[in-house]
Amino acid sequence: MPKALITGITGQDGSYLTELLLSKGYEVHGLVRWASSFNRQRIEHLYLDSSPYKDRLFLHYGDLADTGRLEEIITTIRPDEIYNLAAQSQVRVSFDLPEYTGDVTGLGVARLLEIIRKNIPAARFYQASSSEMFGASPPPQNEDTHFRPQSPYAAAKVYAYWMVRNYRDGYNLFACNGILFNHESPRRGESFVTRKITMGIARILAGKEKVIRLGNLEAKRDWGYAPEYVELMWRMLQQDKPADYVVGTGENHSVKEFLEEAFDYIGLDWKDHVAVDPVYFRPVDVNELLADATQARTLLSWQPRIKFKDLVRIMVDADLEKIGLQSPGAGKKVALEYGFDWVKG
Ligand code: NAP
Ligand code: G4F
Repeated sequence: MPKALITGITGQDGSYLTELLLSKGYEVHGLVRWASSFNRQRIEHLYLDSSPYKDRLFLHYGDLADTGRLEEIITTIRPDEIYNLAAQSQVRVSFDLPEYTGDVTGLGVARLLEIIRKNIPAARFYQASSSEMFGASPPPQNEDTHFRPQSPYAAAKVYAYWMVRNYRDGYNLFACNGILFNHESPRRGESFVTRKITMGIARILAGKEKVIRLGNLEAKRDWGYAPEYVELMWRMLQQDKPADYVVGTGENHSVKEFLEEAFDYIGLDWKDHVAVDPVYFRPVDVNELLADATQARTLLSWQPRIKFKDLVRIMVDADLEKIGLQSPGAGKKVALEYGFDWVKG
């Protein structure tokens, strides 16, 4: 039975990847941060007594800032594959916490690579790199595009990216960078713009809120569906050789277009329900990201199935249902047609 360690298992991607690996027969270990409030909602269904997977899922307290504990966990488990999804992943927050972001999102990767090099050099390593690294480089962006990071978060990810390249070239580790463009889902963190909008819509319809306060509406992102992207993380580690891959849909839209699509879906005009609040502006923002994922398409045989309109509808339906309202249902229908698990989002 292959063994995987997932850092960031409690996050959006960690939860979907855990489901995928358990369904493939892996023993899955997850690094969990200690928190005074419950932070395991996204994976709770997998370890309850009712879960068919509960005997193959193991959680370990740890932190990417704590080298000793990381070493203890890794040398005890000796995983075949390590997926590093943990990060301080909020770009806006990284401007407030530049040092912490550098420590966790950047140096955390150096810690993991050193532990692997010294103890389990045959293990395969996935690093959650980000399209934010391209920053000010004009679109479309692919594996050859220069990095021009526009935030402490992106700078930390660039450092981590190069550490992966270094350990691959210098020590022959099987280490890959998945350069993923924005990917969303009903499990997306509530402070990211897509989820903030779809939850805001649900609250407005439930009469709990009147407006959604947002920042830059002009920025364009290449938004895909997270459950599809975690499959690629796994595929990258199953190749004969390690490499870096850009992953995205090849289609981008502005925040304004996301608002239009989401509010149209429920028959309201977004302009009546959105206020621009400078508090959400960033000192510098990334204007436009658009993936050229030719390499992933050809080498990993991948095509995104869920595109923008369906993604928006899936997220709106899910948030309406979570708040106890009837959803229009078109998004839910698409998700089910493609075999995605609706009940758990
Ligand atoms: P997420 O939902 O924010 O999850 C981040 C995870 O990291 C959470 O499990 C969090 O734990 C954990 N974490 C944070 N600080 C930690 C620390 N010091 N030690 C250990 N764990 C820590 O992020 P995501 O959307 O799933 O993204 C997964 C990874 O892909 C991240 O590295 C992100 O930067 C990267 N990425 C994401 C996207 C995207 O569009 N989603 C695109 C490109 C790259 P808590 O639950 O306790 O907070
Ligand atoms: O949803 P966002 O916060 O995502 P962002 O900054 O693109 O970062 C996400 O994707 C990256 C991949 O490219 C990941 F690496 C990263 O971890 C994270 O998952 O913001 C998207 C856009 C930005 O231009 C932002 O300025 O939406 C704009 N925006 C406008 N109003 C807002 C808001 N973003 C947030 N979070 N909140 C707002 O109120």
